[in-house]
Amino acid sequence: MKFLFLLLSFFSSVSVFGQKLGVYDLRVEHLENPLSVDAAKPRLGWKISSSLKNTLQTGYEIRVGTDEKGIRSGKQLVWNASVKSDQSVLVPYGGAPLKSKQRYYWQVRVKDNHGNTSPWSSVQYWQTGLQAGDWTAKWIAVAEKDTSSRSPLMRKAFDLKKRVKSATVYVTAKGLYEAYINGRRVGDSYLTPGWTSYRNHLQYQVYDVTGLLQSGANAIGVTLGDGWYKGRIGFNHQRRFYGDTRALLMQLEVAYTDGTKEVVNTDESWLSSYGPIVASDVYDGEVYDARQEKTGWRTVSYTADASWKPVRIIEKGTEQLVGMSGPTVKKHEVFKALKVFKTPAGETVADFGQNLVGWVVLKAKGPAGTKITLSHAEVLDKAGNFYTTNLRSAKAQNTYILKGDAEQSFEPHFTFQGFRYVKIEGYPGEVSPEQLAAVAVYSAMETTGKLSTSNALLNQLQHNIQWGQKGNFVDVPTDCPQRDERLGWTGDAQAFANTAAYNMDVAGFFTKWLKDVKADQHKNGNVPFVIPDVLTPNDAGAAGWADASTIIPWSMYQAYGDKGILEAQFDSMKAWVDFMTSRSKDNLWNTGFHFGDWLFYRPDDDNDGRAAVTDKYMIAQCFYANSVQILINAAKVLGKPDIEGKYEDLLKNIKTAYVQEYMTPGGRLISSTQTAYVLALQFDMLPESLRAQAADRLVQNVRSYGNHLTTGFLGTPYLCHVLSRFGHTNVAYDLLMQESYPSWLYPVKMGATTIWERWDGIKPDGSFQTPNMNSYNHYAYGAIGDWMYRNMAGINQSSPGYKGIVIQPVPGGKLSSVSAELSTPYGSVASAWKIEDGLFKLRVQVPANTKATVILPAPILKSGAETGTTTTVGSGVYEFECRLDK
Ligand code: RAM
Repeated sequence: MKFLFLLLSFFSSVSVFGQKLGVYDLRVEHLENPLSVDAAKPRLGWKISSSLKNTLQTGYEIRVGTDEKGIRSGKQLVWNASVKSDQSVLVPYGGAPLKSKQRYYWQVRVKDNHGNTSPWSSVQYWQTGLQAGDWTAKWIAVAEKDTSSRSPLMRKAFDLKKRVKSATVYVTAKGLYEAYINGRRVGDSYLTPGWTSYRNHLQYQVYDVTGLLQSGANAIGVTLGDGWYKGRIGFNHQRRFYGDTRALLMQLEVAYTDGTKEVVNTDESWLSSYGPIVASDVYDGEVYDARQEKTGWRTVSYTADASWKPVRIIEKGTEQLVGMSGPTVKKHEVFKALKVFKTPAGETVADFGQNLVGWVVLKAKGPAGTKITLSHAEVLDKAGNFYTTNLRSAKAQNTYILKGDAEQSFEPHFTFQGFRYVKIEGYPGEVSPEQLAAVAVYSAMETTGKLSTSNALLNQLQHNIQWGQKGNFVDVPTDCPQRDERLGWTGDAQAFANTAAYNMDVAGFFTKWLKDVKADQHKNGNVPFVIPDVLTPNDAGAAGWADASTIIPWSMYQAYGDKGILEAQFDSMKAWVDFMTSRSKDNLWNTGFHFGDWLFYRPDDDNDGRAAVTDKYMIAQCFYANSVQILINAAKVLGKPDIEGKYEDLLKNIKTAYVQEYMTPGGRLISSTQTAYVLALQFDMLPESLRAQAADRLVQNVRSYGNHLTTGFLGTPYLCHVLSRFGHTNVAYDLLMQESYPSWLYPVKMGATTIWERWDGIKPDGSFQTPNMNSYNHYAYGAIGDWMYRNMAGINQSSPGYKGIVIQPVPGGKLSSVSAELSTPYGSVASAWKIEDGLFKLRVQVPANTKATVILPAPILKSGAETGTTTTVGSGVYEFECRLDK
């Protein structure tokens, strides 16, 4: 069935284009029609469709201009290029210098190796952002000292005298903002302006608001919230970390049809008041008193009453305003309540069937003053009661006070919760499931990966990995989304980055976050535990955490072929490596605090030492080597031969020091854990002659635990990769298919719908791990997803960004079929296999402008005869067979 579907979907995509050669999915800086491009030479990309096999691009033509209609006739072109090249991804703009605040339209057509020329693509665009000098708006805040927990409202009424041709608004806030023009919401992004290292970067968003404005009277209304800027952040009850004054900066630029312009700015003419949001906080939730609503305040018909006050102008801070370079946070899936029920404790609880991040939309009607409280939980306890102790001090509660009119629909504005269950208190009468809906809210990243198998538990694991990603990719990659933490933990992010790039397009998301890794890096090169950094200066420099600064740029380069990420991060990568060197003696990095192999296997009753403790400095030495290796790799890509040579020597010394300090002459490691062997092998720490033997020790270790893993955050991502690399994919499968604790499938068997922080978040007897640290939505252990795509489905790249592809599925684990698809920068790569009558049947899809090496587990059968196991193909759909018993 799946094969048929794949085939059909391929041919239907061809027939949609209805021609031999076509261009589609145009991108600028990884994004579709972005509105705030700051790059001087934005990079353009496109995908190619072809009804012929083996299609390669031989050249492209690009037209860029400021006039949408004129572009086809070559009017007002700023770039008109015709280039012989196979490059179709991240092609740098090469025309006249770009102006700020300008929309550029563009289209492309390509030539291929079969002699075809595609039609011109549809016209797409990008818009340049504001340069520092272009900001004429002023920062505004409430007149008095901003001490109220209530959300300020900011309002401006204005006239537009002529007919509006187009209008763009540039908005940001200290805190969070929600903007309306003439009663209609500006854009569909939430939790804006997003979270960055505010002292270094503050993002602004750009919206095309042409459709919201009218000739004559208009009104803007904006509400502000505390958000990460002023609200609670970090686990130490810290508030006002970035500042104590919430403020708004907004610049509305209107172009009239007669060619003249008008600008409406935040300035002294705005008025402010307070509205129904009585309190809002990321961790604690929101209190909304509908009785305090100011009906119509965001429309022209409202006349501000005497309680509205003038605003105060505040000086710009040290922040640097930057256009949004990644995706914004948006609403996605909506879940109905599966049921509303009474728990044994008598509480009214709704179950949405999925642990998700976002909020509940509640419909309610009742007497004025009725107070309804929604509390959120990820799990029910053993007795079936609502359980929130693992949220620690986060209240995660939304309260609505009714005004007594008709039914009203409520949802929070400046908070989000991680939950599957909601407890409803104070609802007037019986609450039915129809009154509730849970909306998933996360960064708007395109889904790029699909993977399914013949095993239902594995499919649920893949689902859980994807939901762990959704819930923790809310503008910043966070460890967890529910308790009083939700921080950009670097270790978690590096562990999961590869998997993340299979599941979704995270190029823009990580590009944005990496800028803050660099910005928050200490002057001496040390990298904080969390980014944006909201902890203390001492909270930095842990092995496997700080290495996010090298690992993630490299992993993004691999996934998207974007050298720009390496260029932008290179100094930061080098500074981190140099920091480790500065703390090392005789090439051994054995100082400072480290988390080690966080949350490794530790039985409660550990009489004979089954706990898998790995020496922390031994781990540090491995990550040190890995970061140096990545720096060398990056230097090669960027053409920096001096760096390459110098660090090659350093790397040799680091490995020699490792062998002397942590390995016996016979090749045994001083910690005999899975993680010790995994890291030593993954990062090539051991002399070649001793590697196979070390891999055998790893296998023995896995067997000695009855085919269970014992790894924590640092060992887990590489465990199965190392086993596969040394020819033990069968052992990797044994671990993956393991259903009892500790394993990936154990939480699945326990009903998990996301990845847990701990292997035993819920113990076999139904009791919970310590509430101090027990998140049920933590993506780190979901890092196995990378292995599943690369080995089970066999989708790999042989050159960055999948210009070169390797498809090498390895069957195992009693699976009878696996099917996966990955949308790469060149188009869709698919690999689907099934085992039938002893035959392994593989169908692959290779996108245009790439080549793939296909490697089967046994010699390929062609017309009944056996050939080699390996073949190279160009674009197209192909089928292969081999006999497995060989
Ligand atoms: C906890 C979380 C997080 C981890 C740190 C070290 O806060 O488990 O995921 O990275 O500790």
